[in-house]
Amino acid sequence: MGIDLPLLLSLFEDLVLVRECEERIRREYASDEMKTPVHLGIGGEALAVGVKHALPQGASYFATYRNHAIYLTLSQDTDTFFAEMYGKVTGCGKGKAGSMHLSCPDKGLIATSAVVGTTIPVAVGAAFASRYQDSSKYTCVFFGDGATEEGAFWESVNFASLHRLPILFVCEDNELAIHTFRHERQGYQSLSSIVETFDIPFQAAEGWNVEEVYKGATKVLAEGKEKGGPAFLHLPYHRFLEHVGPAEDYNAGYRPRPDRMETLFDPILKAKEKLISLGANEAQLEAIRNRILTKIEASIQKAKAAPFPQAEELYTDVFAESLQTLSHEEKAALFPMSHLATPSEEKPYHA
Ligand SMILES: Cc1ncc(C[n+]2csc(CCOP(=O)(O)OP(=O)(O)O)c2C)c(N)n1
Ligand SMILES: [Mg+2]
Repeated sequence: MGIDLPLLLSLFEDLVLVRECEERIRREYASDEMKTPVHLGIGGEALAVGVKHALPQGASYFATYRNHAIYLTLSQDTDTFFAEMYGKVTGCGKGKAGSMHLSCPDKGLIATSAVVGTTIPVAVGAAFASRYQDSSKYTCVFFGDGATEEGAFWESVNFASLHRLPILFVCEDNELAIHTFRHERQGYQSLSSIVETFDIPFQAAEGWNVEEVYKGATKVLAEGKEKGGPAFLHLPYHRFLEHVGPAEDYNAGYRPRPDRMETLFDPILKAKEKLISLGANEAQLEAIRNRILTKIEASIQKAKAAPFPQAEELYTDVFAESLQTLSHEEKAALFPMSHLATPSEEKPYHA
């Protein structure tokens, strides 16, 4: 099963969009105007890009704090992306979400979270709703290899398997949970043997090769569909930068810089080589990159000029808003185990 030039060009365009947005964050970050922590996915762009292009239109997505690639691939919206990085009202979370909680429900990205593993059961709930409502809506959830050590992961896989839910589990495997390698964290032999025990089709693909990711996702989706249940995609990749922040960290002492790192693990270089072999030329690829750089520059300028949210908006669009509307007695009934401040003890918030 090959992949043709027009499809690979559109995959390449998304890879470059994600890479250049993150490279721009790296350059801007030192000015300390972006107050949000950033978990950059350089080296892992092909995961979201390849999977998104393989999934049916209209699918719902859930992901982690390392979510820039899926947000940008789905929304194509650099204005709302950079505005959120700068904490501005024009951001996708009105300046209150930050990098770790990007979403664009209208384009399919329902939720992302800083708390490891949390979106997995929520995604399974969305897939259960599809099954329950006889809808054809498909769900996809991205999570790191570290999340597979959590109970929520096992319960989710079990429930999805038992109820034959229409969901694709995608493990973004950089072998690391912050600085700790898999062999120091996991007692089981392999993810594939475990997932297959649940009778879920399993496919691994090289995460640095967008073509392989696309083909792996397409294949395992078809197998899941044939079985009438979930599917699982395992995507190893190399994280080029530190866990959080804009820099490389090969001098930190916990991992060496791989020899020929870019040649082996850079998804953009790989896609470029393949495109040239299919007949694309350098100038054409450079024109794609230049178009994206122009779009990013305009978004950065707009984001910097936009206002911050007002202090009065602190409790709007957040869970705390609904609590605000409750009386003290209603709150106490909701949280019977906690000591809640009485109104006279409550301290007003001053921005
Ligand atoms: C429930 C929970 N436990 C611990 C943390 C602290 N923490 C933040 S990132 C991280 C590592 C997660 O690794 P992985 O799931 O592989 O994702 P990666 O950062 O490699 O993409 C941990 C333990 C957290 N955010 N949430
Ligand atoms: Mg990891």
